[in-house]
Amino acid sequence: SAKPRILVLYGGQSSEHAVSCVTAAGVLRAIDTSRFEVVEVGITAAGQWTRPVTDPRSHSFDGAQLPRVEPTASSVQLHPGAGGSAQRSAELVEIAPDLSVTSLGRVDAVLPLLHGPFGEDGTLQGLLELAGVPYVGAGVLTSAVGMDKHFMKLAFAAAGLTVGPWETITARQWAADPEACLQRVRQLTLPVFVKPARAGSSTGITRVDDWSQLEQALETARKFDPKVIVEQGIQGREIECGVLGSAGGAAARTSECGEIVVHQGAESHQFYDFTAKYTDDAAAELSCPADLPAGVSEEIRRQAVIAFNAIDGEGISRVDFFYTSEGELVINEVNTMPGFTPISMYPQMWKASGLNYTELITELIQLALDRPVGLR
Ligand code: G1L
Repeated sequence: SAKPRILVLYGGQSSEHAVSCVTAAGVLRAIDTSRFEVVEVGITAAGQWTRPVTDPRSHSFDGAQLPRVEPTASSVQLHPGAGGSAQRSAELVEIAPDLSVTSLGRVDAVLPLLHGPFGEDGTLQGLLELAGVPYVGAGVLTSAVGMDKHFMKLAFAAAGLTVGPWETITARQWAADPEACLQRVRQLTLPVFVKPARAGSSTGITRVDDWSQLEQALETARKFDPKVIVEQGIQGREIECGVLGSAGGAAARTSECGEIVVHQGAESHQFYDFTAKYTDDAAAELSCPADLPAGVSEEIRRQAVIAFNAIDGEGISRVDFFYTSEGELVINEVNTMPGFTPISMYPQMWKASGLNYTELITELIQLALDRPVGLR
């Protein structure tokens, strides 16, 4: 029978457009073409869906020449198939400048390699639900909660996990009484980390070591999101665990735990930032399996599944913890769209657990193909 046609969507309107293109390059090189037929669509920085002009496989990430998707005269759209959302596939069409329409054929599942607003915040997932096509990864609610650090913490706490002390400042609270907001935040213990509540990357984050820096830090975060969270710094090792959803109600699977080891002399990176994540002079590296006392990895893997279920996870999540010197586990966050180049943490943790990059991509697509569209 015909191979499932998989739409790989990348680029997008986020500040991590270039990261998405590099990720697409890795995925397109590794995807098993004996099982799947691949259709590529790039989204420009302005939001236009296009057929690729350049081959993303030739993209590199060397700062000087950031890969991006070029605007084109014709646009691409995804339409519900003739059967509407009752049908498990959508129709990809190309719209020419004179508005004539050409079919680019059916799509059986979408692999959305997109970050941030209009990518992993649930909006794209909503579009795909309406189009009636299965997609890899988290659904609408999970994507939205996974993007919102405030609601994510509420969900974890409600599931009985330990979250660190934090305060949220909404736009409304700040407008009504800024002094009360500052008072609330000053109850925390320094250092604190001031973050946009819903930015999918490290942008807009400031470490505050002295309360005199607080207002400037809040202003910086608010440039990216009117809602800001302030987290008390947690002293501890950074341990992560990969979760891979299972079909048919079976329990989600977990990878070996990985640890982010920050090199000595890496003071220039205040925390594991964008540069450290995506460039070769990385100040941090992954150690997997992490060297942990007896029973601790098992406990982390157990809690990772609780966290995944707490936000109704589907398909994929990377769950990040702090492991304190007192032996306590504090959940930091769940990333429903973790870094996904061949050298990123999530694929590396699965590789160390016996699932290589190509096999991981196959598993994720298969989970999407086996999954119902609509309520599940
Ligand atoms: F589709 C998956 F598998 F759910 C998926 C989608 C997106 C996994 C990982 C990602 N990650 C990214 O797209 C990115 C954070 C690298 C893009 Cl900027």
